Amino acid sequence: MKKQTLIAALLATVASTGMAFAECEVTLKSSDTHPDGYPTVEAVKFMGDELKAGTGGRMCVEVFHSAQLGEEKDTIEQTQFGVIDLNRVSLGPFNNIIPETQIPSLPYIFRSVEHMHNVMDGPIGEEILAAFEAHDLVGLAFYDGGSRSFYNSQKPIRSMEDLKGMKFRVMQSDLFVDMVSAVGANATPMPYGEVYSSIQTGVIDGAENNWPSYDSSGHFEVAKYYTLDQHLIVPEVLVMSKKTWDGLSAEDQAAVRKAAKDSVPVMRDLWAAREKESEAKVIAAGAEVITDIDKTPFIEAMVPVYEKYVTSDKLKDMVARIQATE
Ligand code: GTR
Repeated sequence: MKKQTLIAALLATVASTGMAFAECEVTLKSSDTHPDGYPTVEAVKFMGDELKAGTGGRMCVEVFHSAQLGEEKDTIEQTQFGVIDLNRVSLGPFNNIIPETQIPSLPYIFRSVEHMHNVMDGPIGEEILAAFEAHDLVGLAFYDGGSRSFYNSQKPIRSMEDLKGMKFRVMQSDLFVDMVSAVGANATPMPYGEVYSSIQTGVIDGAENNWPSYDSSGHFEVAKYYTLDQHLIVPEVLVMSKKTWDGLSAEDQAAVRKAAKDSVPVMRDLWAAREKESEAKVIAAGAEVITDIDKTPFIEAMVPVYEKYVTSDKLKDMVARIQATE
């Protein structure tokens, strides 16, 4: 291709990809650690379409997937500063700054995904979303993150005894460090993007995550033993920078909230389908899944974790209300 033609072709590509957002008065920058096509990424894109429709085309969302804007902990800070407008993250990386987020992040707090939905869709969920405001963020909606279980490169884990002395990566949250210590293993908090190479080089033996992340991160390639102990059903959250939020009219704020809430059922459908796909894919690729595991000792081992983190009357009451929710 001649140089001029090549430049013209490149300009045309830039123009066409930039077009969808160029029409909008406001384009919100949204971050996600997951690759394009992952349920969370697609849900935020859907939220953007809803927002555009709800504001007569004035507001758009551009999703920067695949950690293009950085690892979760850093993108949370940038969202607090208003450099990033929207962020789809796990509740885990908020644990050290927002105590309320620790409660749905407690191991075995939810009896099932349905129980988690019942809690997070109700007043407790609203209280947790409201807790973000004091930290320069606006909580908009909760997304699904399935249940998280341990995987490793060394051996099939069938009991807590097997976990003794092994090294697992956790999200950057003290609560998860204590959760791993409670089952007799060692925790290394580290950003998601460093996990693959850390398992490969033997810095850690494994990590813990849900089916879609185990698949899309490629962790199953380096840690083939996946033990379904399902210690966490931790929801994910879509937050907006308070700086961005404060710059919007009340009408636009309402449109943002509505679009975020409307994306939840879409996300749940995408999630349910992706969990099955990922499970089938990693099993076909040779992952060894251990399902015959007695969770009772795992649940009992978490008592000291609850004692350490559920300290204030407010948090104790929240745990009691979650346990009383059907
Ligand atoms: C995924 C979650 C991400 C991120 C990641 C991790 O399941 O969707 O937001 O928290 O786990 O372990 O860092």
